[in-house]
Amino acid sequence: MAIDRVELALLELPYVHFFETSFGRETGKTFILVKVFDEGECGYGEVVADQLPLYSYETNSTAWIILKELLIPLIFKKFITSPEEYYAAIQKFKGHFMAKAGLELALWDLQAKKRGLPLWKLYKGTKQEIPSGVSVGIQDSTEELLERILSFLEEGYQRIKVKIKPGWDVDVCRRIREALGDIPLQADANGGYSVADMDLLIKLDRFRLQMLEQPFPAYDLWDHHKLQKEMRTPLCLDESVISAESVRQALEMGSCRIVNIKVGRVGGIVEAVKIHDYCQEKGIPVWCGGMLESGIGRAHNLHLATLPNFRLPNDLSASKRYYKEDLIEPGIDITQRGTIEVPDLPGIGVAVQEDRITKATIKREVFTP
Ligand code: OSB
Ligand code: MG
Repeated sequence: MAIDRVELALLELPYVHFFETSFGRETGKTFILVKVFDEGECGYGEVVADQLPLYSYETNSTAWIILKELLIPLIFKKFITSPEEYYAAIQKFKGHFMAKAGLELALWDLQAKKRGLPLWKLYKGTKQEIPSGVSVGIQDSTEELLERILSFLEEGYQRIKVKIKPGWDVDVCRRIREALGDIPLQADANGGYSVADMDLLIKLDRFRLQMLEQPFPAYDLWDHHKLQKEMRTPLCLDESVISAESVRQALEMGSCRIVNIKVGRVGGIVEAVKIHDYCQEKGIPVWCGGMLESGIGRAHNLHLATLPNFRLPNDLSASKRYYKEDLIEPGIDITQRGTIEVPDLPGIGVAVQEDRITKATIKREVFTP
């Protein structure tokens, strides 16, 4: 067996509601879908980069070039079919984790489909359903935020994550606690603060947050260490975690007590599992982050989140929370228990709607050996 065709498509999908973080407001997602083919079987992967380098330095344009000029030619040249071989072959290339992960995910889906197994079995997952949390962006007013949180709680989400930024932080958390009491709450700063804001961040301790995610920039493990020493609230790293090595350093330094795993940010499933295993060994809980993926990327995340050390509610929400029309049908739903059931069909195990992909595609390229 060998990969006989790879397709890249750039898709545009509008959100049901804008999403605002400390780095800006978006009304839709533009992203690359990767398809790998072997004798009629198709594996799907999603690249989680955006149009602009705001979350990280990668963009759809940089990912497209890395895939087109480097990664796709490499799998043809070396007749690579398995994700593990692919992982080994690309280790020498620095960075570009989201581009690397998109293709690796497609190879995982293909391999699982060829073996007739759901991905979670390949990953040796242990859960049939995973706890679902929801990430709520910055709104135009605190009233609107409270309203949105309330409706998500009514839908059954197991915890609420709010985005914070300078000027939308301590007072917002106070209002939430006053209005909604002791709900499971955490906050995510997406690196929007600096060490000059230490005193302000320490004030968040009084709101009993389950964690504070990434207050400082990605490179800044040292200031996270300084803040964690002064805070009771556990810090969780997102942007800083790019490899198992970076996690070891963060834990040795005491820069966090919880780790967010995003398969795109760390360059694929192989690296994500290494991080998972390392954290498990060290007694550090992990949870699965999200990048507002389509149903394809989210299905991939669901399978990863079945591993046993994913011990906290994940940023994995229902399709209708993100998109008017997701790329899969039926969409992902949450149960009355506030969980998502893990698909048990081969591969990602969801029904991809090719007509919707075609409708959303703004650019497409096909590659053959
Ligand atoms: O920091 O977790 C983040 C979305 C885009 C970029 C960064 C982040 C997020 C989210 C959304 O919080 C999580 C989701 O996909 O539900
Ligand atoms: Mg985050």
